[in-house]
Formats: sequence, C-alpha cells, structure tokens
Amino acid sequence: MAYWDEDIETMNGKSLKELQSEKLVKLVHNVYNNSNFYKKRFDENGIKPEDIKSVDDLRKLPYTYKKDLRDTYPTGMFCVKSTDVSRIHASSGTTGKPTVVGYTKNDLDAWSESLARSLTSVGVNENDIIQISYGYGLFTGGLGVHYAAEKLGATTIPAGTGNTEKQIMLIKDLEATVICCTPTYFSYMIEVAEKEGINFKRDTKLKIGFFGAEPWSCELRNKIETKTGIKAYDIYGTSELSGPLFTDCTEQNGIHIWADMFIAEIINPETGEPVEDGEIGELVITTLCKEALPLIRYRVGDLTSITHEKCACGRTHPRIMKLTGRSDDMTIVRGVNVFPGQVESVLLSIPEVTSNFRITIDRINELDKMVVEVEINDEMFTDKMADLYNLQAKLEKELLSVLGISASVKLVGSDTLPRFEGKAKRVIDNRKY
Ligand code: DLL
Repeated sequence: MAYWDEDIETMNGKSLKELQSEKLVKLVHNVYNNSNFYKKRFDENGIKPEDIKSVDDLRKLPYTYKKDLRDTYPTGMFCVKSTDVSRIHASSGTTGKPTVVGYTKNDLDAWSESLARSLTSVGVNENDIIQISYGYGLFTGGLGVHYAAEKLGATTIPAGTGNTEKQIMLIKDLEATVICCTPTYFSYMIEVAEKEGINFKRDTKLKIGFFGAEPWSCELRNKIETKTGIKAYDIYGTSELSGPLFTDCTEQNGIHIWADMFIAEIINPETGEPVEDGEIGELVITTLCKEALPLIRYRVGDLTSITHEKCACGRTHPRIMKLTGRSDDMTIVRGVNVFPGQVESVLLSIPEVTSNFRITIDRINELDKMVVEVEINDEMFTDKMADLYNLQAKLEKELLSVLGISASVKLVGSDTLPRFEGKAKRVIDNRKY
C-alpha cells in the first residue's frame, strides 16, 4: 500500500493556509481549556483564544520551550486524561530529568502517517525490507520508524542498536533493502563491513538509508553514497514533536514538513523575530493535530532555513534545509560559534583521515584551547614524520579557514576514538563556567 496523499501533498498554498487556520483556531481553544499551563501562559501574555482567527495571528501567541516541559515534569503539559494516553516516550537529555512525551491513539496514528508519507516520497513501499537499527525503548527512533514501516506494509527487521557484525549479517542474509540508523552508526557499520571483506554494493540488496537523530553533513552523505551505492536520505524529528517524522524526498533538496500537521517558522534565536526564507535561524513548530501534548510555537532549538517554493517532486509543503546543528549544541570558543558538523566537513575533504573525531576544549590561563583528535585512515598510514607533520599542518589550516579560529590537531591511530551506536558525542568541554 503506497502512502501518497496527492490531494494533501500537492495542495496549493492558499488551501494549505486555510486548513492550517482552521486547525490552529481549534488548537488554541483546546489548549486553553484543557491545560493549566497554557491557560496561565496565555493569560500572562494577555491572549485569549478568540484573538486567534487564522495563521496570520500565529505571532501573537507566546513561545513554549523545552524548559517548560522540564518545569512541568513529568506530565504537567499534557492536555488529555492519563487514561487517554496510549504510550510514553522520553528523551534522555544531557542534564537533569528526561523530557516526557505522551501520545493518544490518534497521536500514534498521525506520527506513523507523517513518516509513512515521507518514506513513500523516496519510493519505499510494501516490497521493502527495512532494518531498523535505532534504539527501541524510551527513545523514539526505533518504534517511530517501526510503525511507519508497518503502516506501509513493508517488512521490518527490528534490529535495534549494537552487535554490529550481526547487524551486517542480517542486512546481508535477510536481504534488507532499507537501513535506518544514525549516520555515525552507519559509518561504523561500513568500517566493520570493510574489515570483514563485505562490500555493501556487491554483497547486499541495500538501496536506501535514512540517517538522522543527529546532524550530519552533505559530505558524509556523498561518502556514504559513494562507498555503498545506496541513496542516503535525511530523517528528522524530535521526541517532543513525536519522534522521527520527516525525510527529504528523491530530490534530496530539503526535508518536507507536512503543513497540514505542523506549522514551521524560522526565527532569529536571539531576537525571536522571523527571518526570511533561505536565512538560517531557529526552527519553531506548532503542532496542529497532537492531542496528548500539543505544542504551540515550540522553540525546537535546531538551526536551519526554510523554503516555501514548490519542490521539483511536486509537493507543495515547505522544506527545511539540512540542519546545521542546535543552538545549544553549538560551542562558543574564544567568542566564535563552533559546530561539530563543520569539523566533520573538513575531515571528509581530506582522504588521509577518517571522519571520526573528538573535540576537547580547555580553558588555560583564561584562554580557550581547542584540540581536535583525528584518526589517520588505515589505508593512508605512514610513519614518516614529515608526512605526518604536513598532514597535521594541512588539517589545522583547513580548520582555521572553516571555523574562523585556530585548533590544534592531534593525529591518532585508526580505531582509537570511541564509536557510537546511537547519537555521537563529539565535544568534551572541560571549561568551568
Ligand atoms: O532524535 C528523533 C529521531 C529519531 C529523529 C530517529 C530521526 C531519526 P530526540 O532524541 O528528541 O529525537 O532528539 C532530537 O536530534 O532536535 C536535533 O537536534 C537532532 N536531530 C534529529 N534528526 C536530525 C537530523 C530524535 N536529521 C534532536 N539532522 C533534534 C540533524 C537531527 N539533527
């Protein structure tokens, strides 16, 4: 069963706006009447549900933040009775309590419909065999992709994370055609497969991969595609919005955000003002059909740009471009914004090293010092001091030009740095604030 809703996915801008307006008006009444949190937030900002008559009034509504979810831990922002909650997920977060997300039956259905539409947009269908190598459990990756794949009528292999040799064996022996995991984990799978003499192109039926849950660069996409012969698509979402929800289509030119379900805005994170299409800013999402945990103007914290132009695939819904990182993932070193993704792009342009790296930041005598540990590529290994010195100098020069600040490069042997089966942790910040 193909999951392609032509009427919705190619709806013209005017009709989409009307649909969004209708849903938004219902949403504001719903949250005001069913959540003490939203009632208080609206009252504090002098907003009444009646003030919202269409999406043109969206900007009158106050933002919500991840902090609001934490402050109302565990379920203070839910808008339904606990007996109507069908499932709970939670995001780990690096500090404190997890963010708890609840879903009604309809929420679960809408979540899998959103992702099923997206999977369909790159041609995945009931004939595919999808290996899901995202964690199953409180993390939304495993179950999120799983139910969308089942909705399509595809065959699922719920592999979860870990046991990489077995993962590769399953891809091969069960003839998986699609793989879903973090880009870092797939890079590791490629490494392990190479060591075992397995060539994804030659020895498997894989043709598509969905990689996400963490930022990754276009260079990594190219590398994965060249090495394995598959098409590598982005998959995006956050647990607060449900989990994995959206992917790019066959055009690989932006991730479609289903506008009948979500309103996407991009704002300047500092001023809160909207930015123009094409300009990078923070993604803000209003959920139009979530029941258990509706979010109004939720500051997602991810940095990207948006386009409302019709896609060459025919779909009219807005697209966000590859995410550059999170506003809070960004590290500020000597006053300059540094994203781990920038380092990844540099490393992928230099064949003598792998794309695995670790950034350590220390503050010595009031000065930030950044060290980037980089693995030498096994095939390029040399023990000639002059070559190593030149390589190090080349990397430092490239990093300076891309990051805008200097970083010391420490070359380490291949397989020295940790590998990740889920989201990679690239930055160790030892500075005391
Ligand atoms: O990572 C949901 C997910 C699962 C998405 C599987 C895709 C695939 P959280 O754990 O709440 O949820 O983390 C959400 O991860 O705000 C982004 O910062 C980052 N992220 C997710 N997908 C991408 C992507 C899941 N494609 C946070 N590119 C988000 C860049 C991504 N960053």
